[in-house]
Amino acid sequence: MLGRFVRYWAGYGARAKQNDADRLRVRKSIQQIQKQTVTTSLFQTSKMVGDPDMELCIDESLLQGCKFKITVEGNIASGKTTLLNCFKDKSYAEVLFEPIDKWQKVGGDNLLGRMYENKERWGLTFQSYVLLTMMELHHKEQHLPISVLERSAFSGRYCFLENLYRSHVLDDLEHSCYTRWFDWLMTTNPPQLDLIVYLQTSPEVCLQRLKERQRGEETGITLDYLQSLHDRHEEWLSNPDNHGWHSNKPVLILDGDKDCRNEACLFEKMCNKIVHKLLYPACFSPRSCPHNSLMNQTPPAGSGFPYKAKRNLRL
Ligand code: TTP
Repeated sequence: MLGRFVRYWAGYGARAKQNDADRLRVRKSIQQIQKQTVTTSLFQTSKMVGDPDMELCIDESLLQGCKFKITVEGNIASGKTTLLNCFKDKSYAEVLFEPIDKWQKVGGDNLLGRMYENKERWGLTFQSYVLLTMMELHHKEQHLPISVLERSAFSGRYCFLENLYRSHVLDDLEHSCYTRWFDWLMTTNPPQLDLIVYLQTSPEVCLQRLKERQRGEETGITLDYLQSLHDRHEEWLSNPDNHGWHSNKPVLILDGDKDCRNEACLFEKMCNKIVHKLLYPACFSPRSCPHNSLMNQTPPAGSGFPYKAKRNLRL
């Protein structure tokens, strides 16, 4: 009995050490699992952890139940289609490309081609038809959390129509007829938008890309024409005083001069930035996000979603 007692106390120190080591090991593995879970959730859409642009910590679950509409604007050949193609791979986004094929086939004729051949004759007809097809897209039923539209009725009006008018291709009468149509549509059937993304690309870069893609109708486009369209985009989107033209919806300006051949995941990063910009400010607007009330409350102690995403805002 005494022997057992002595042996027990003799082994006590060693057992205590062993228990401490076990506890430490268990605690470490719990911490490891917690760290992995948090990292996976925070970087769900940003696969390249370590790259500052990718570490925008978008939590896709925040998009559940949301209905956001965005448009991508920018000069001819600024890179809009490439950006939209990037969204095409996302499970949360649906993409509406500009219906150029419709403009190239109207009752068996190529209206886009005619417009470039003779802007004075076909300019107004073309812009009216663009307005119709864009309004159709604006009011298409949305099924996924984010709908990405290439251009909008606004760029037809404030960039292309305005450019034709200021370069005296269209006269006052034609301008008035179009704007009456436009204003009436914007009052009776306004597009619902949550964000305008402006791909800001210099006219020189656009001309280079335009030459590379060789779209038949566009062979006569000059640097001057691209410069004047660029000026119209700048006047509208780079000047907050003119954001009333599109009911002051937020504008995100992205650098379209960057070349995806020189920068890995360029468009993936742009997508992340867009979703981020969309999610956070828009979460405070009453219209489109069911998490509004949550985001405005004081987070309960120890809570994660959706506050954790808010903490990691880096834009
Ligand atoms: P964009 O709408 O600029 O499309 P894109 O294919 O050039 O875009 P990106 O390369 O950035 O993907 O122009 C398509 C053609 O239609 C172009 O020749 C300009 C013309 N156009 C007008 O003339 N008036 C308009 O209102 C619009 C929307 C386009």
